[in-house]
Amino acid sequence: MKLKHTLAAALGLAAVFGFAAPQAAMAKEFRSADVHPADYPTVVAVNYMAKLIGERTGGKHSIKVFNQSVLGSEKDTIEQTKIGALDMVRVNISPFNNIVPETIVPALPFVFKSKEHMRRVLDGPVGDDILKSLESQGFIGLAFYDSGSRSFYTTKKPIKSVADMKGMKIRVQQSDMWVAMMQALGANATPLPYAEVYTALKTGVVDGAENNWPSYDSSRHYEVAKMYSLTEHSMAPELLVFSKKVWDTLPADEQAVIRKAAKDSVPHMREVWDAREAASRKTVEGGGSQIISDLDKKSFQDAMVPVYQKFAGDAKLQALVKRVQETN
Ligand code: GTR
Repeated sequence: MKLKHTLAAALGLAAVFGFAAPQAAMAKEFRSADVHPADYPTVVAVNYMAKLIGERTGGKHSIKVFNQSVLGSEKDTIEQTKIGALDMVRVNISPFNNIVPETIVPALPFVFKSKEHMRRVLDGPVGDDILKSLESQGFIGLAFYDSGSRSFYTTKKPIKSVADMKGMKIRVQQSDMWVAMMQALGANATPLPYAEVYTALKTGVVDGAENNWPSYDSSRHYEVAKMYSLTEHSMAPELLVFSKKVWDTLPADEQAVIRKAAKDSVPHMREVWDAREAASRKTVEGGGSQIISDLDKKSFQDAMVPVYQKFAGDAKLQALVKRVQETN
């Protein structure tokens, strides 16, 4: 009782002297991380979000993006965000697969029928539920960004069929589900941080990797792995999360501004993304990459069925997959 009174008195005094909520009054430049360079659509989108936050908080808050993996791999920066050493992070959804099972679903091979289908799923209740599932592990899921379709690229021998993948060493993201995908195709998975892939391709540590057009281009992987096989096996989206630890110190109105700014950055990101996808394809084709488009996609799809059983086999994830498939 006594403590309560003392506290109330202190709060009263604080209100009178205007230091009731020091955190609310503190301007902050939120620190975010990205593995990509400044002109990449994900970085452009978070900078756009920063601009919106600045405008909507009267210049109080903003965001600084530490790009090109300067703060570490996606796995590292996720950990930093969890403990609040970083305020937010933009990563692919795949390095979250081992942390939050629901994030496996949008990374599953061939789970989306098209870019439009993917956007409808992630913009709707399924997307919202996946974002919410992050909270139990210490993350506030703010938004999904596009990441196009991922396809394989190799250094020595082109992939034209599943059989060609036998024994190949393929770099994957740091996710057990991705390791299983390669196993299902007969390849050997080498999980590596993004920043290490160029050297791994160049020195022959791996025979290939897989990614979308803009990453294949901006990472210059196309200079060392010149055969790009259009398998389009996954549309694993990008993810923007905030540290729950930091989030809980922010007043509700500021949380709302951040949430809304993140959502409002999505249409802008998609515009930039669509243009970049086309431009990157041109760049790599101009740079001498050989595009293998004449392949039997269905055989890749069939080979990866066991991955669904192993990684989306429990009732909860099966139901989520079903909701994705039933989204028109
Ligand atoms: C890119 C994605 C990055 C990272 C990278 C990778 O497409 O934007 O966040 O996941 O792929 O393969 O590591």
